[in-house]
Amino acid sequence: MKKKVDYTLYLCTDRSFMSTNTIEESVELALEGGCTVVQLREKDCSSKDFYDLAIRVKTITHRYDVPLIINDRVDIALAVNADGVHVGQSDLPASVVRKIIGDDKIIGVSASTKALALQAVADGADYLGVGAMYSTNTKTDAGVITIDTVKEIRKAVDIPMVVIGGINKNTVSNVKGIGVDGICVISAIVAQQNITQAAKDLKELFMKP
Ligand code: TZP
Ligand code: MG
Repeated sequence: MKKKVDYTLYLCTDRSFMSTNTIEESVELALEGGCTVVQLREKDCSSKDFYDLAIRVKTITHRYDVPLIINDRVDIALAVNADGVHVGQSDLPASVVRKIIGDDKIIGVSASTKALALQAVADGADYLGVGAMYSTNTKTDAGVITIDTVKEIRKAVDIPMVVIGGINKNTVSNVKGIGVDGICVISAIVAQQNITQAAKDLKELFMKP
């Protein structure tokens, strides 16, 4: 059975932007600040290193009872018994991922249009990552979408959705009140000197009425 997930503050890792020496440290500090989901996102990592890291990170997320999602790599997710997988539009289709990982795991899909969002739902996605909301140094090739597109997607689908891309203390207020379930953040958490405080502040800013 899939547990209900709290998507409020969804942390994505990126080793090239973090202020700590290790991803484990970043993740633990962010969890201490109230992150509710962790996605391990490794772009240049051997399978062995990704696997070993995922095992170590899972022991941390498990302690906080927070789901661990693996970016792209269905094999790694299965190997470490992670809670789910996040796929983009150039990765395996969610329908295929579902066949591989079964019904009990979470599948997240990146969707930047209503059509892609509807396709993701049809393919069995559990949640959507919608963006990029703002241009960001973390992913320079990410196309920026508008708040109206987010609202359009919100109207079209009823699965949880998080917004991603350039979400920080200054932009978070723009994505409130538009029906999104949470914010997905990399640099405004992991690149900060005080990761725990950054996570706390963002969560509070997103949640306060
Ligand atoms: N997908 C769209 S934008 C982005 C990803 C992975 C990067 C988000 O990083 P940041 O630092 O929170 O802007
Ligand atoms: Mg991907």
